Amino acid sequence: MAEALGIDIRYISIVENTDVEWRDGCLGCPEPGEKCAQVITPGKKLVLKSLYQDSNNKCWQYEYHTARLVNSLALNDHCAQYRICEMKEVGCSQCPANGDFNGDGKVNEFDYGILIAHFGEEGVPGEITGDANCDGVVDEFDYGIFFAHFGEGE
Ligand SMILES: [Ca+2]
Ligand SMILES: [Ca+2]
Repeated sequence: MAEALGIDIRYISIVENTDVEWRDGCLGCPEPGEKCAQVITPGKKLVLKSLYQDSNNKCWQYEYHTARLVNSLALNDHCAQYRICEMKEVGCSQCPANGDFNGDGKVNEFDYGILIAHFGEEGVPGEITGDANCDGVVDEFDYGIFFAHFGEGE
């Protein structure tokens, strides 16, 4: 997914990852007018959320159907192996992707203090403080994001 979207894998969290048997060769997700082979196809349903804001300041959740029991959408898993079945807009606001943890529009030492105070904490993505990339843990990646934006809005 990261390659497909041209964004950093660190901004993506897995919402759902379940083994499924699709009832047809189209992975339960036919294109309009497509004829699907009537074969049971084992695969996975992967729902991934990107809280990285795109150029329109929108964030997206994607539902992938895969044809193999793979956990990653690596570059060598070409389109025959997975389909994007649904994409819907989600709120971007849970995780401050620029490191502005207190939401005052500036990325400065106060945000650093918040990051340090919560460093190492784990929890539900979007519900913990200091988690800039929304992966459910406050760690060095979040520090890197904060550092990259330090001084903005001052
Ligand atoms: Ca701030
Ligand atoms: Ca994080």
